[in-house]
Amino acid sequence: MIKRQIYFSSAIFLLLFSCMSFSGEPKFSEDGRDLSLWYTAPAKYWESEALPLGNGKIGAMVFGGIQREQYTLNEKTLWEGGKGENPDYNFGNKSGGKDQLENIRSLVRDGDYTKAMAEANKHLTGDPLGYGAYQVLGDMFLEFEGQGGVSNYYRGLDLTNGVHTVSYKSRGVNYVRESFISYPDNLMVVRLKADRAGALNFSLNLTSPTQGPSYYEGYFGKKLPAEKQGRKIEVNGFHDLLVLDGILNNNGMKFQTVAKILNLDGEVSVGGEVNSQYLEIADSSEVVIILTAATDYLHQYPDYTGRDYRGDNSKVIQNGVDVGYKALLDNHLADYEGLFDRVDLSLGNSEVAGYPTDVRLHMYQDKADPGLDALIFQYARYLMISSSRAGSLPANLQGIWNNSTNPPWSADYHTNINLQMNYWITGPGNLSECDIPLIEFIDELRKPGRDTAREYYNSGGWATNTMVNPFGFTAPGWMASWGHFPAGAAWLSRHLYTHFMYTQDMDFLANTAYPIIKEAATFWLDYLVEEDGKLVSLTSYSPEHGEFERGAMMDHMIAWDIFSNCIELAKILSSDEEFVAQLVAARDKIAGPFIGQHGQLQEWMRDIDSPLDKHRHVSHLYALHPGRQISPITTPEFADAAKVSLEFRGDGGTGWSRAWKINFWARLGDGDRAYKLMKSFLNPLKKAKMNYGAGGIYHNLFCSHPPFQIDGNFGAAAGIAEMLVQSHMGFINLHPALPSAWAEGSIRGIGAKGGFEVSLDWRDGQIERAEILSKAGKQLNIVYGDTENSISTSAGKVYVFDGALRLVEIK
Ligand code: FUC
Repeated sequence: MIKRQIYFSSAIFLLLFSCMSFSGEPKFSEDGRDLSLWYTAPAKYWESEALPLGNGKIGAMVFGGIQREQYTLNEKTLWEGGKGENPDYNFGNKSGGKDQLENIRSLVRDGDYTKAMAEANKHLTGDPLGYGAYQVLGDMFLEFEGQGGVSNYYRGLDLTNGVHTVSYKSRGVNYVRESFISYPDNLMVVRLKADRAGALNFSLNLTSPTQGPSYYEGYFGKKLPAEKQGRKIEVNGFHDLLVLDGILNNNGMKFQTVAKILNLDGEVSVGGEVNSQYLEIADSSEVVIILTAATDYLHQYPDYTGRDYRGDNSKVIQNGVDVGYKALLDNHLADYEGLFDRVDLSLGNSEVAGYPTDVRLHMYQDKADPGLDALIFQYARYLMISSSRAGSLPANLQGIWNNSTNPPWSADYHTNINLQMNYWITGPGNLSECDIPLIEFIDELRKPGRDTAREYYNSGGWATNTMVNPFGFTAPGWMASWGHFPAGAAWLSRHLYTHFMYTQDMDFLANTAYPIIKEAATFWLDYLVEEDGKLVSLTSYSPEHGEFERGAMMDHMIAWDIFSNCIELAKILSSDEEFVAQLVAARDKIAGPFIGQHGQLQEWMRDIDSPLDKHRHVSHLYALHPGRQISPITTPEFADAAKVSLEFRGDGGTGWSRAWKINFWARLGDGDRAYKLMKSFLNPLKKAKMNYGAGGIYHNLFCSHPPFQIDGNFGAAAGIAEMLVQSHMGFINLHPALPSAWAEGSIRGIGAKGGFEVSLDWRDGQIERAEILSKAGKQLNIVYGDTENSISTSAGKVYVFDGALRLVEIK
C-alpha cells in the first residue's frame, strides 16, 4: 500500500502531463491487469533492462536515458556468412557422408558408440565456413543538453499500443519521449516534447561497430560538402537526413540506416567531421525523428543477395514525409492493435498491481500475481508481433534484438527446440499471420535441405539439422556431439500443419504446406531402417545428449508425428492414397515408445535413463508436447511414464527448458504443477552469465537462458494457453489444467485448432460461460472435465455454452 502511494504521486504527474502525450497515462490499474512494463530509472544494461520495439524487420532496444538516450538498432537480415564469406559455400554440405553412413550404423549396432561418434565427427559434419552470425546494426544516440535535478522519472512500454514512453521533469521542464516502430510504414518514429519553448537541445548520431561512416545528406542528394558543415539548414527542404552506409567486412553485405528529422519547431544543423557527422537540434519544444534501415540481403536461394536496399530506404523515407506524424501513428495503431487486441486475458486480481515491473518480479516468488502471469502472456504476443512479420526472416534466438557482432549461438535459428518453440504461441495467441516468415523460411530451406538429405543420409525428401542460417545452411553442425539432428526439417514442418489447423486455409494447405510436409515425411520413409520388423532411426542422437544411438526416441516420435500429420492432411485434400498407405504401414512399424526400468519414458531404445539426469533437453517427451502421440486420455500409461521422466529431470534448467516443462505439465493435466514451473520460469535475474541450469527472467521480462534467449518467452506463453485451452486431440478441451492460483478469470479470442476462437469466463475455478467463434464452419467438439458436447457450426457464428456445456445461444 505504501509503495502504491509512492508510485501514485508519479502517476498523478504523468496524468497531468499526459495531455502532451498521445498514449495517455501509463496503466496504473488496481486490478492486476496492467499491460505496461514500467520502471522508475533508466536502463543500464541492454540485455536485462532496456525495452524492445520492433516491426519484424527493424528492431530497437530503448534505454530511456536522461543525458543520453540510446536506441540499439537491428535489421533482421544483417548477417555475416554465406557466399560472400566463402565463395565455395555449399549450405554447409560436404560430400561423402552417405558413403560412410553404413559403416557408422554398423558401429552403433555393435555398441561401439565412441567410435561411431568419432567417425560421425569426420564424415557426418558440416562445413562451418560461411555459417556467419547475426550482426547488430548500430545505435542511434540522442545527447541532451541542460538536464539535471531530475524527478518523476518514468519509462514504460505499453503493450496495448506498442509505444515506449520516457518522461521526467528536469530543471522545471517536463519532457516526454515516445517511440514506436511501425510495420505498415517500416519506420521507427520518435517524438520528443518539452513543455517549455526551446528546451529541447540535443544531437542525433548514428553509429555502427562495423565498417561504414555516418554522413549527412541533403534529402536524397549528395553528401554535404565539408565547408557546409555546421550551417543552419532548412527543414522543409528536407536537408536534414543522417545516413549511415555500411558494409560488413566479413562478407561484403551492404546496409544503410537513415534518420530524418520529420518536424521540429526549432533549428537543425550539421555537426562533426566529414564521414562522422551528426545532426544538432536546437531551441525546440517538439521534434519528430523517423528512422529506417535495410540491407542488400534477399531471401532467395542460392545467392541470397540483390535487394535494392537504398532505393527501398528512399521510398520509405519519402513515404514517411508524405504521410506525416499523425498518420504514421494512426497506421501503426491500426496495424498493431488489429493484432494485439484479438486476445484479452485476465487471470484474477493482483495485490501487487501498481508496482513497477521489476519490483513485482522480485515479489512473485512469495506472492501470487496473476496480473504478472497475464502480462507474461501478452508480452510474448507483443514480442511476436514485433519480431515476426511478413517481409523478413523469422524470429531468431533473440527475436530481432541483438547488440553484438558475436552474439551467443550466432543468434541463429536452432531447430532442435528453439525456433520451433518460438512459434508455439502464434496459433493460441491468435497471431497466425506472424507464421508467414517462418513458412517462407522453411520453404526456402527445402532446396539446400534436399542436398543434405541425399549427401549425408542417402535419403530423399529434405533434412535440416541442429541449426540453420539465412543462407540455407542445412548440413549437420561441425561437431557430431551437438550437430547431428536430421529431424529438424520434420519438426519444422509440423508448424505448417499447425498453421493450417488454426487457419483452415485450404489454399495454403494444398499449395504450400502439403508438398513440404510430404517431402519431410519422405525423408523419414527412406532414413528409418527395418530391424526385426520394426523401423528404427539409425544412426540417431537425442539432441545434445548421450551417444550416437540406435533409436533415439525423439526421432521416432517426430517420424510418427510427421507421418500422422501428412496422413491427416492428405485425407483432407483427398489425395495421395498410395503414399498415405505407405505412411500408415510405416507408422505402425516405428519402434516405441517404451517404458523403462524406473517406470520412465525411455529417451533411447536402450533402457539407460538415469533418474539423476537433469539435462535441459527433454526430447523424449516430444510425443506429449508438441506431439500428440501420448496423452493422459489416449495413452495413460505412457503419460504416467512421462510424469516419471519429468520428475527425474526436475523443474530447473535453461529458460526455454522451464518453459517447455510448463507445457508438459499442462498436457498432463496438472495445473498446479504447471504453475510451479511458471514460478521456476519467473526466477528473477538481474544479469547472468551463460549457464545451462540457471534460467529465469530479466527485469525487462526477457527470458534468460542465460544469456537472453527469446524462445522461453514464447514457450511460457504457449504453456499458459495450454493450461487454459487445448485443442491438439481433435476436440477443444476447456480448462484442461487450470491452476488454483487462477480461480477467477476470463479470456477472449484464444485460437483453437479447427479454426475456432475461444472465450471463457470463470469463477471459483468453474467455467460459467464459454463463447466459441467458428471461423471455418467445422464440427465443434468440446470437453470440459467429464462433460462433452459436439455440434456442427457455420462459419462466422458464435456458439454460447453454459458451465454444463449446454448450448444456450447462437450469435
Ligand atoms: C540448443 C540448446 C542450448 C541453446 C542453443 C541455442 O542447442 O541446447 O541450450 O539454447 O540451442
